[in-house]
Amino acid sequence: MSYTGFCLRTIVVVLLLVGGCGFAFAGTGGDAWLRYATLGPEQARSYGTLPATTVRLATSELLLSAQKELVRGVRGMLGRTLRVTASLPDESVIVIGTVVQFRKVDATFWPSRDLTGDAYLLSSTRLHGYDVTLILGATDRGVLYGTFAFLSRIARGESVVSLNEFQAPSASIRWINQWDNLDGTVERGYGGRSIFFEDRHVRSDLTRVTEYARLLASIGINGCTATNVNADLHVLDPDFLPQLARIAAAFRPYGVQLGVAVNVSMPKQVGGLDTFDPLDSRVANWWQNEFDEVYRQIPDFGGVVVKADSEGQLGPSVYRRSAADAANVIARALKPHHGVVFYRAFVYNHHLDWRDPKADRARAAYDIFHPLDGKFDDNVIVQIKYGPIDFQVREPASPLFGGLQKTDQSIELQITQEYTGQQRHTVFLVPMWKQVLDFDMRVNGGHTPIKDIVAGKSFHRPLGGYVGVANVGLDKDWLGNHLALANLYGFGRLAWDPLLTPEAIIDEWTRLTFGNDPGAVQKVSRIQLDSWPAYESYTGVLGLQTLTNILGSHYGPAPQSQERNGWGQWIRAEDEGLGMDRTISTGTGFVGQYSKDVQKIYETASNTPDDLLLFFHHVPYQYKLHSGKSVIQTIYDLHYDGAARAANFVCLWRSIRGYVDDDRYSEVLAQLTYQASHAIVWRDAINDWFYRLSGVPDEKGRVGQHPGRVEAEAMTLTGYTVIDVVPWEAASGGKAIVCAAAMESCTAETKFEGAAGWYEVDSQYFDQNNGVSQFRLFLNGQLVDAWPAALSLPTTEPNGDSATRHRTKGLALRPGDMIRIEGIPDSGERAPLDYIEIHPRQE
Ligand code: GCW
Repeated sequence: MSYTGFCLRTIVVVLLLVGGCGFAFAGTGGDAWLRYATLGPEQARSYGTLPATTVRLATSELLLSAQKELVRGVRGMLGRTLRVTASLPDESVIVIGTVVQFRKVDATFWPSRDLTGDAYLLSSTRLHGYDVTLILGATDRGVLYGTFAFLSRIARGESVVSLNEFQAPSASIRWINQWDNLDGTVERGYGGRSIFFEDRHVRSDLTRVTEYARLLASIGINGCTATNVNADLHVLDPDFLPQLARIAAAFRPYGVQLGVAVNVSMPKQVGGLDTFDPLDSRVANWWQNEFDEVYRQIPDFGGVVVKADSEGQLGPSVYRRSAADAANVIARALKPHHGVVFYRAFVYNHHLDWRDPKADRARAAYDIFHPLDGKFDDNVIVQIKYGPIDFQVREPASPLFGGLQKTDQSIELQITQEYTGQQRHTVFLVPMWKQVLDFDMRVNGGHTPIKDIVAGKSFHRPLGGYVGVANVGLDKDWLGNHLALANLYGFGRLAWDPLLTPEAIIDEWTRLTFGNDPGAVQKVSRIQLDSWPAYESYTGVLGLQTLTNILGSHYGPAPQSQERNGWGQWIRAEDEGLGMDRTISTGTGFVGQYSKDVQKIYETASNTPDDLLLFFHHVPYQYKLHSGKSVIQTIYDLHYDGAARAANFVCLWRSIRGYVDDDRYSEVLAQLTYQASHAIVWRDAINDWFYRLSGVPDEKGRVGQHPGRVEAEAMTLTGYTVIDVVPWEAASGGKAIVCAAAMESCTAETKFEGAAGWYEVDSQYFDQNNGVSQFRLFLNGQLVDAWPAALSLPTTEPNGDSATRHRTKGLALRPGDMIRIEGIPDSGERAPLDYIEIHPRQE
């Protein structure tokens, strides 16, 4: 039996060994997908005819970057150093330059297709009797993109002879938003501190910023806002602009334009005016002066992103002005300099009345922005989150995409996994994004998929495209998890070409990141492609969004936090049924914001796809899905299925040992192992919660039944006291034990009553971030295992964020054996323990 086969048969009980590993992984991930790892001799031989020389047709910062990259890549992968020449030599050569420049060398050359914007061409041809490889762009930036594409082919083992590849991006806007604060923190960032800022200054060493720009350029990203959309009022201060100019200079060699976030109240709050009314001419002048100065210092400044009237950010509503008024006053100041405004449609009231059955946060963006269609200036891009709520694990596409036909639009996707496991869980989001981009809004009965709308094709708009919230940080691997980099890569690739499949994207990324071994590529791809369905299955099924703690960390399970507050992420889970009625006929009317054809899908429960049913409809627990199964049984089954899939990721990863360097192998193993443990926490919390609410037992007898589980509160305790965990579903039986304040060490003991044999013991505990407790496991007084609670998880409490487990393998147990756990607390973390589970040994 293969290892994987074994794993698949035992996934339900495959558990965990996570002692002592945090998530600030060191290791070898810094180059991400630009590793240029040495190819094996056989593969390298197939590039034997590659020219030995490269010529650059002009001198510019971007062309220099392109040539430097080419030399670096070829040297890394093939061990050959290309000769760099200034003019065409009498030999075979790789030519780097624009089409216009090359036509000066060869006037007979015409590209087979017109190149404009950031497009490029890779072509094999003959010149002066020699074979030449052309890397040509319409612009210098296109040449750089072409160079990265050429190197990517070699890294993935693809041929570079007889080239005839033409590539043009789907949309002109391909931007990243970073939510970095000037103090060096990153809002919803899980990859360490800011690469840009520290202590309210731009860092003196911007090496990581240049490296970031290089990564972004390699996937076709052409702009990046560096500051949080919850904007700092001082970002345009006179003493700060020269510092921003240093970031722009670090971006420039890679063709990435700098932008920042601004707050519409700046003219009043820091600008010395007594108003920020967008229709006041003093306000207009203020913005004009500010941006004139910005462009004096940063001539290629890209533009700004604006969050207003949202989550406490002031906005035009203060003066009863519209979002268009606010966007336009800034846009007009940018216009002479060719800058753009990204105005976010993430505008909603977070003090909604949850008792009002007609209230619906999902309606907000369309209700506010649809009436403004046509009122925005032509350098304003309305930036729309993909769904109507907020980056949930599944949402329908925002109806606003179809609701703006005379306005430039960009789709906002979240690369940082705020609601999808915060990079402690591997969740490859490209399949989700792809579904949204492919979704046909059927505006006016036509074919208007979102990828065409944002590209400006559907409504003939000049500007538009993609914005990804990345939030990379100083961690070596940028995002805190090697596998999460596939999301950054995939975002860029989709923005360039939304016709690419998730399978093709992950195949590229895996080859570039881990090499070309077919077995390893296949297994890593399987983990990635199955990771969104797995995560959805244990965190937010049937359109319930993500049942996380929306009032705090947005991380672990806390389904009740959705309800009875003003945030409007309600799921309306009652004892008789669940789901939000958003229909036109009986609900909030949200469905009416879609085109007539799309309304037909969502207005009735029977037409709505199962995976969005509860987003649109309130149904009884016994409602039968298209699958024929009841809603409640589906909830139970999917949670078991999701946790089992997560366990299988560990098995798949183990099976590629030896194909990945040891550092990355063990770091990813620790991450996936933790994920599998937290998937069990999610599974039990959500299933227990719905079981208590619905009263409907699991047909398969699993929910609430845990063979081998011994609750900590039922053990013989010394020094430990029993507490109620909040929320109750985060702990088995709603209770845990914590070591009393005065105690230096506490114990919990139980007698083993099973048959003699080999066993493994899972200890379920809480790993808070306000201490590093130690646990020790004794069998009849013999110390058999010890581990620290040293993960970095986002809470100081025992709850769904901190719940995790540790496996002790290979214990020979006999009836009457005494199993004792000793907990040694550390400051605020009182060695909290939930239960132990004793299973017959699996291996
Ligand atoms: O989802 C919410 C996040 C906030 C974020 C906001 C937004 C920057 O929890 O942290 O603020 O979205 O997108 O503006």
